Amino acid sequence: MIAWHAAQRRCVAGFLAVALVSLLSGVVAGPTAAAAPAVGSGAVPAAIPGAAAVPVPQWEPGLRSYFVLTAPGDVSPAIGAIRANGGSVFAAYPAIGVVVAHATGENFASTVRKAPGVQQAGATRASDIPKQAYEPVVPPRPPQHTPMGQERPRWNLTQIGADKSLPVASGSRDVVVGVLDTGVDGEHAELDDAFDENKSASCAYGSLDRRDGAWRDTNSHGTHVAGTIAAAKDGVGVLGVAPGVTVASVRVAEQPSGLFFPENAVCGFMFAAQQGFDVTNNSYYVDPWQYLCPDDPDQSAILEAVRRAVRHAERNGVLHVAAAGNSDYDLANKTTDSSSPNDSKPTANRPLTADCIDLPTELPGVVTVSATGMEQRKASYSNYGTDKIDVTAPGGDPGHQDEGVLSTTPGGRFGMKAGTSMAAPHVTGVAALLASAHPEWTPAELRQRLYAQARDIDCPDDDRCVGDTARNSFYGEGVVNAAAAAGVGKAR
Ligand SMILES: [Ca+2]
Ligand SMILES: [Ca+2]
Ligand SMILES: [Ca+2]
Repeated sequence: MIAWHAAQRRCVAGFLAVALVSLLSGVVAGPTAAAAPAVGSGAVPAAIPGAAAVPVPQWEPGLRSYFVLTAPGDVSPAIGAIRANGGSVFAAYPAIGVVVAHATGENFASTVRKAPGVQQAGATRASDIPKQAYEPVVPPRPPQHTPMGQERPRWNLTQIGADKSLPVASGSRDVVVGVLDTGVDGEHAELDDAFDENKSASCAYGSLDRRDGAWRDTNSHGTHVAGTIAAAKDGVGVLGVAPGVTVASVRVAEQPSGLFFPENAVCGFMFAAQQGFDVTNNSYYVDPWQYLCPDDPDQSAILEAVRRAVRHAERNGVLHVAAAGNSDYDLANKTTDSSSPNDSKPTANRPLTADCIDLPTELPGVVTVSATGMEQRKASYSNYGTDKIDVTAPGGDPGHQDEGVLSTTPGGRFGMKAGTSMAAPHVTGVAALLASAHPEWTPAELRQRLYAQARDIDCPDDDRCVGDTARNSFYGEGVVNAAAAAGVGKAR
């Protein structure tokens, strides 16, 4: 039985009938589990004079989260300023000069911002830190059902030429794809072989949690994304674009909000760098601001922290692929935003300039993916924009039984979803095929080849589509090409 699943993030909401969301009821961690410093930060607390006297931070009502930025390499000015103003250090990334602080009080950011050696400080959220941040729950293991049904390349795989690549190329287990998302059900029979729990973690609440199962799916979104990348070529169920690669789950969405907060994303990108991932898939935008404007000091600190983490990962060999978003919006001509901040009361008609960007999809080097439907036209919901969209891929049209993207959902199940969330993992899969065939290529080389091999699509009869056949505002360089990535058919 195939059901349309309740969607969030960069799936299209509002058309789906059946929900199979895993509700959390798992194990409660020890109180200090989340207070441990995040990846790359092991030496930080000991390096601070008097650190031994600092008590283990405790959750309290009204606690807020902040980024405090310094020059990369030495975060001690930030840590000193945080503690001098009654805050605690929740995570620290000396390599990029980013510290995550928790504090109460109205004036924390404005005071810390003035401290010597502090470049920027800003609230990462417009809501309090949930108590779960200090007592993180490991999502439960879903009971597993045995996949059934004849496996065949569906329309989405055919559109990218994966019907031609799959018989000859599945990708290499040496290539690791990080799914930064709601978590992944790595025990799903379609994902079991590809999934590497030793490279998986949770970054919920902005702190690295490597406990067994912390990476499990808290929704169904991340498992669906993972299946599009690497569902097994085993004769049953569905097929991924690159079933032979390795998949790791980095859970960036936290509970109970389901949101992908900035400190969670920074943790995820730093983990991707540390673990040596080859590609990350990012089918989300960084909450709570749909677009971040640099003239606001809070949003500016978020912009810079996430920018540094993304760049750090790319410098460590990680290519990032991201969904363009589902608002049928022209990213090259932004006007207003009425959806942010989405963790409290959104501001109506907040004016936007061209400098206000969507994270991570609009950051330099990130492969930005729009969505097509079955007829290979821009899906109704897909964002677009001149010099914003890099490539396109199938995201599906909502509401019609056969026109979504069919993939895995937790517990050995399958479901249809539609959205740029579903388009991005097709691109990630093709990039993973390229990385499998050319392990020496840098992210820039992978991008260049991904774009050169893309199959051009003409603008439809729609004056919002600007550009020519080779590159335009709806499809970027064209639809990604798994056959070319696998060396099948026309070489470019
Ligand atoms: Ca299969
Ligand atoms: Ca881009
Ligand atoms: Ca092109």
